[in-house]
Amino acid sequence: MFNKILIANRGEIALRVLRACREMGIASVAVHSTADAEAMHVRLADESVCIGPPSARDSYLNMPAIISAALVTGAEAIHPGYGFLSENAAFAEMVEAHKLVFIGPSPLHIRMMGDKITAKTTMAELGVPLVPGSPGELVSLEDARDVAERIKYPVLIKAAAGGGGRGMKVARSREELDAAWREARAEALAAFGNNAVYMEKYLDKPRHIELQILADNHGEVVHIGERDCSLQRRHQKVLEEAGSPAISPAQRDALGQTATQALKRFGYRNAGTLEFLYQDGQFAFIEMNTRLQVEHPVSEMISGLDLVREQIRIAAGERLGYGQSDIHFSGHAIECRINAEDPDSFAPSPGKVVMFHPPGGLGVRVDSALYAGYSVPPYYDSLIAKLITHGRTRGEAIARMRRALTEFVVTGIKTTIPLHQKILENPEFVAGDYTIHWLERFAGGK
Ligand code: MV4
Repeated sequence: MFNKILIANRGEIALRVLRACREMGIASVAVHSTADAEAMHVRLADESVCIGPPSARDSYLNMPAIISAALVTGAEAIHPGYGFLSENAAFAEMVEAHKLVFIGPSPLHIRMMGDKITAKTTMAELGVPLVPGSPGELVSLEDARDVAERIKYPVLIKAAAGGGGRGMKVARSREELDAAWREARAEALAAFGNNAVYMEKYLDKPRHIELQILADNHGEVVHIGERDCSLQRRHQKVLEEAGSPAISPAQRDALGQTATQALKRFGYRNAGTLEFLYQDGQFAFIEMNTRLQVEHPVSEMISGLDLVREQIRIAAGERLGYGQSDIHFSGHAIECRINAEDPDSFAPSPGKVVMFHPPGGLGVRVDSALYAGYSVPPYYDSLIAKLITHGRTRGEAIARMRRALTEFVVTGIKTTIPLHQKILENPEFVAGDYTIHWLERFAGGK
């Protein structure tokens, strides 16, 4: 096992990794920008290194500075958290080139899944169901027309380098295809420096359901159940739950078996998530995330597993030591992402936190790096806390979430707590009756 790990991140996820390290008897090194000198992850780490000015490009994305920090402190491994360098294959390669361990999958697997076309063709070969679409890249407008005639309108053109919805255009008819093709390619080029696009049948009312995977270096692959992440606004997740209110244990088992077999043959290691759209009783793979995700706590709550601890053990070469039949799901978990934002306009609301009183009690978990007197800097993501509740049933998890949201006090900045209170009172949400479009209508998309 490692003696010391560098955490290449900030905020609540840096604390999350730090906590796993401390429980495992592993020393931690925090890195921080000059804007984060007073941040909680710096205070709680065993050591810290300042890696640059506030701008993420010059600090949390500064690969040489982070590698140097690991080398000078004698860290043996680097945990990237989520965002920043977590899905950067070149960074994972650089880490390995310096005889350090990247706590995540191999650079090859990161690179392959980063290209959405390669991800889809790979998963299709491994027997994972896809949305009907082009077999690979669309090579011309004529090619796009042919595929669209075959799979029928409406269709969606997506960027190969995409994700997060950028460079994505719907065409509802042949007349709309020309514009969709040109706009998708232009947007993809501007956003990613790569104009490769592909086509899928447009699903009009899907749910976004993703499956959590763990894989060790010895061929064991297990799934930790699904998360329903359909409640998003502008491609930002707002509330997630495990399991999905829409699928049965038998569907979970079947999807899990397909996915774990595929990743075993792929030779994948560490944590990963397969993203699916679910509509009319069918799952269709769209993308894979090769990192630990923001919403991993809901999977932890229903499985009892510490996913960060498992990531570290896997990276150190240990065996999982259990199989699928040893994983048991219990109850239901919900996560509310609380952002420093105006709950109506969603405008960022950085600034000084005056009061901070997180809720507690049975079945309540708060992952946050906030404290009273802390100033939320304007340079980074607006996530300030994840409030997670667990109950024996979904109803119990909802009741605890409502109660916990009422207790939660954050003053000095605006937060999205009132938005979550509104969602938790809505009869359609309570019935589990929602798709990826539900929140845009509920909270306003623009
Ligand atoms: C889709 C889709 C409908 N049909 N693909 C948006 C981001 C990207 N990761 C996948 N996205 C979508 N792909 C087909 N074939 C609708 C979306 C989509 C979406 C997906 C998940 C969660 C929220 C969403 C909001 C709008 C569109």
